[in-house]
Amino acid sequence: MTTISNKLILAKPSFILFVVLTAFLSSCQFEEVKNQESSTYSILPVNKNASQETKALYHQLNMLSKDYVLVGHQDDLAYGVNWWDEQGRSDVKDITGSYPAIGGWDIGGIGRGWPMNLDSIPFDKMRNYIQQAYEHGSINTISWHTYNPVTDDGSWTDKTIANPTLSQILPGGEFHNNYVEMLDLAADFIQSLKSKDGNLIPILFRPFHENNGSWFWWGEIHCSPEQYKELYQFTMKYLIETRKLNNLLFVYSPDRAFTNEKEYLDRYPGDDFVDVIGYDDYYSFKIGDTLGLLQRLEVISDFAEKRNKIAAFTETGIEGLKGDKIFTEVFLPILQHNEKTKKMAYIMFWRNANTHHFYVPYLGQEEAEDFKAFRNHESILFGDDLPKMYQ
Ligand code: BMA
Repeated sequence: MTTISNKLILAKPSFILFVVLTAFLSSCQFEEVKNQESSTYSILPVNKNASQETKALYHQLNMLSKDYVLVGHQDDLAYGVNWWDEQGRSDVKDITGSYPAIGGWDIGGIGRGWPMNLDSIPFDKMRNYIQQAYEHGSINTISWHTYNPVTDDGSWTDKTIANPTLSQILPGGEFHNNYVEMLDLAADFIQSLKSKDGNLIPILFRPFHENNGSWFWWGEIHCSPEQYKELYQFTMKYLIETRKLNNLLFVYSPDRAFTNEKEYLDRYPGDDFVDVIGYDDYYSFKIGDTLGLLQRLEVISDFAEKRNKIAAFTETGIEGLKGDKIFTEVFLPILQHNEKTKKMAYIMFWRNANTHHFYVPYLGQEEAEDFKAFRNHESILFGDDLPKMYQ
């Protein structure tokens, strides 16, 4: 960690101590990492062949998660409310002066060979945005609203009728090759995400999310836990072993249908397949279930700690920001609630599509001042606040 932003130094004198201690502790503290690299990294990805930059990113996220929460925003550089594809623009930057720490992207549609994703972002542009985010020191995460490899429909399905897709696309299934073809197209895109010096850009990859609801074809009533796990495991192994993609960290992110660790683990692919212990939740805000939400953050925080992984609030937000001081009086108190909820490595807000469907303020929107105050909190990190994440 060679460069540390002013915000880190000013906001948190303890951070300086933390940096000094990191160097000291690196030789003695991390015996749990049974690897020669324990002198460099506090934590290692499941892919033993992960690139140096990917390992560094995972380590940095782990170290920062002890005191800070990184803030992410979906499709941030691509568009915002009332604008589309303006070079360098971002609603988050318009308001706070900084890009978010994490840019979220979705490759839904890639498997159909489309030139653009399901929300009309051309993949060529998405590649540029990902490169831009990387070059200015931020992090990228990719989710995949996977089209149905059997029917060509979208990810969404009737949540009351069991959809047989998953059983048909697993190895041995009649349509397995359809899925592999789609996965190859996803892999081709990931393989094209290179920095100026030609290295693959590290990506937090979050496939088959919200699997404990039934709105997606990989959801709860559409497959058994074993089938879901097999799909996730197959996907992960294919990307690493067959496609040799060593720039991925794997994120698991069910929705809110769990209250304890046992339930969280129902469809968990396993410690050898997951780097980030995530969770998506919008609905708890709609129904005011703050206690349940806190409990779930505690569950993932505890579990991540036990397994020496990181936890993250992988997708959330309040659509249309209906309310007052939503960032400092709703999100911040949740993240700051206790030592467990404080351990979230990051929080990802969803996309700013239009004046109804948006999750962070845009120029002129009434929550703008509150979002600035949120950014200025000592525990919150945006892009400009990050140390070097890939070293
Ligand atoms: C949903 C909505 C949709 C969008 C989809 C994938 O939450 O934002 O409009 O198509 O995510 O990004």
